Amino acid sequence: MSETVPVCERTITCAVVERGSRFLLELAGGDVIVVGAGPSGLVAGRYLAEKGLKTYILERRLSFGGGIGGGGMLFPRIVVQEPAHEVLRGVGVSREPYSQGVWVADVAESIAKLAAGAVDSGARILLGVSVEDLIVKGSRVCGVVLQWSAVALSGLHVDPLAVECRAVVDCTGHAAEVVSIAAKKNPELKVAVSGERSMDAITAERRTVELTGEVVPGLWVAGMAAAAVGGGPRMGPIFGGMLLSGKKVAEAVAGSLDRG
Ligand code: 48F
Repeated sequence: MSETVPVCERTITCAVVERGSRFLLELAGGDVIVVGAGPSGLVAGRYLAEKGLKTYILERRLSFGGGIGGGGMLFPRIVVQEPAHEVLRGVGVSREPYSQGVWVADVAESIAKLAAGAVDSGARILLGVSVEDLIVKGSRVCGVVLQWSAVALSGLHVDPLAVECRAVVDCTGHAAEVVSIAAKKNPELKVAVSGERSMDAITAERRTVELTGEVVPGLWVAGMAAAAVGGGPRMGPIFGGMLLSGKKVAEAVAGSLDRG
């Protein structure tokens, strides 16, 4: 075995800062920003990147997977029904049949492979950043305002940076944070967050996909955020709707940017 290459602190620091800065500069020239690296965001990122769009997924935490990690009340399994199980198959997640058209998948494997699917398609994930506002010009959303999550948690007042893009996709889950910001700060956009309704899994799975789409020019919503915006019910640890919603929003955004 060859000897370990000695690397001094200066080299380590320069490598991190130089290449990390390059990443941030490239982010400023991206096409689509997906907010949230849960199941809907990871799937949206994968399909957007597959369509050749420069796609960035921004995630508040230092990990991805969102609500998948908690499985069902911490039992390490999630349920996925047909035809959404094809989305898991597409990234190599093994699925165990449970009943007719119903599959069960491992939590850790699903997180790892959905994220790898997004990254392998060319989507780039930035962890530890929070979207705290939007760029709004007239009636159009033109980008996001970012802050390091660590700074946001510290309570210090540090001015954020803003990044323009051609489309923003809110995949922030139950709180629909990005659409909520749009609604609260920009009444003229006439967008509202109805709030999610109590559990009804069958209706919720269908409604989540139906409610996926553009809410304001330039601002799209998918996953549980779509249910929250449109007043759909919650569904518990079944993930077919999340996966199909991520796929649907990617196809719709790509179609709209093609036409634009
Ligand atoms: O909550 P999350 O997994 O959303 P999702 O993709 O899936 C919902 C399911 O996990 C589950 C469910 C279905 O069975 O009910 O809850 O709709 O992932 C949302 C991600 O967005 C991040 C958050 O940390 C999480 O990883 N996030 C939320 N707000 C922000 C954010 C923000 N302002 N900036 C950056 N990331």
